Amino acid sequence: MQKKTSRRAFLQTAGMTTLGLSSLPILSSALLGCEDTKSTKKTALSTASSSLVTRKNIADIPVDDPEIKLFKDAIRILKERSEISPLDPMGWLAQGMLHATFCATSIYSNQVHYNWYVWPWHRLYLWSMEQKIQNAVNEPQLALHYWDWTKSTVIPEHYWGDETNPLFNVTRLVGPQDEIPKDFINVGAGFRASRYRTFGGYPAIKKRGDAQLDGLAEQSFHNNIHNWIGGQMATFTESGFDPIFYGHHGNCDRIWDAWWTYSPNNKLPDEEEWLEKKLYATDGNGRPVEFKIKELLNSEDLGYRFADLDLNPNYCNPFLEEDKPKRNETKQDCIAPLNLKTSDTDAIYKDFIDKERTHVILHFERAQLPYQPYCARVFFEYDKEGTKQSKYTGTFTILPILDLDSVLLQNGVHLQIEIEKEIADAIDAKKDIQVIFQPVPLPNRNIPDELLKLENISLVTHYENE
Ligand SMILES: [Cu+2]
Repeated sequence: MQKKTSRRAFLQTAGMTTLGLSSLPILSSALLGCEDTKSTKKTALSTASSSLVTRKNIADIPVDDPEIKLFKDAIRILKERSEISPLDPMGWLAQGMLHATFCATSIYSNQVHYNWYVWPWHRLYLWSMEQKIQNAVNEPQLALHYWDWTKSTVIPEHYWGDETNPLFNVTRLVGPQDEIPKDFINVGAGFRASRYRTFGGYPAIKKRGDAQLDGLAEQSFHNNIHNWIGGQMATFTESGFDPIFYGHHGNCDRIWDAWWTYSPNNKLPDEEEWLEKKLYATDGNGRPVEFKIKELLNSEDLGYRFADLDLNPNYCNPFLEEDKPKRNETKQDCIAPLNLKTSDTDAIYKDFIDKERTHVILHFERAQLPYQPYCARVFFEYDKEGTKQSKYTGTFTILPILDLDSVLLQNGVHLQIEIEKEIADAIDAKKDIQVIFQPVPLPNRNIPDELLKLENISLVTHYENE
């Protein structure tokens, strides 16, 4: 894939044609219709001249700014639509259900998690929401926001208060003062993965029983934060009902852009199976729309750009030794020996040294997952000159999917991990390595009593059926 170069404005007639968006006549007339009323409407946004909106970090906008007020008005209107008619396709419930349809489904061809469709589909889902809020308040310049949690490690005050704030959600298990643990928001391990499959996920399964491999971004910061927030956000079925979803995913969408825009080695898939894949959502009027992934790659084609793609560098660089989570034994620790075949060991070390390939796949077969979200810090433990070494390799959250968890159980779970030189050396030296999953206590909930059970943990450079 080419890096993005064009800065085309969305909904210009020529753009619509070249993008093959002619299936969206309703959308364009709705927006053009808004033009008439816009001149009489005085909002903070009405000075903007382009049809391109800028998504900003919500924490950078004062809570009492007219832009935030308008955003809240729009969400309130969507919620009111659903109160009047729960099935209103332009309402809040229908929008949240759209996420459930593609994210909590047992129809494999619809599932957009645990595979390489996760980022393009969620981009489309955010677009769908942005169209609806623009439509709700007749303001085509109204943008969604992102919550850059690498800079604001608490949930911004915009999302708190009580039921009178449409951005508030009562089910969250964290509070306004709770800070996300540093290791939950490490985006660097993902940035350093040049293969899209490692960062963004492997091809979707074709039939029941195939192994699913989601990418590092989904398994780590995306899932970690969903689950850390808790309540509806920690479920696939209901996360679309918490307004913070749009802030969190706004940032994930931005990180996806940053990953391939600014790292010359990072390439998007060039397989037709990915580029030509049709993804579905609804437009601002609740009408069904379909986009091919190749039409979703330039955010400006979808009418938005990001204020910036700058993340807090602390979370983009490898953790300093003193910042890495420490190994603390818990009674729920899950420990299993790493099974290393000589061929794998050689390949991993050779890739590490010759190709500077620092990412590998940790595969555990016939794992038994608790049927609830499971967040763990993963350590490799081995002996070095008589001293036990505990090497941190990452923090992951596994979110169970309805129906599909049994597939995961059969075929195991794959984690994409980044290893450092000392671990590569230990692998090369054929040391006995123990893999430890140390569950992380989260605010207002206990570590699941039900333990993760692991069988046969192995390490591979890439998935065998690739
Ligand atoms: Cu998500």
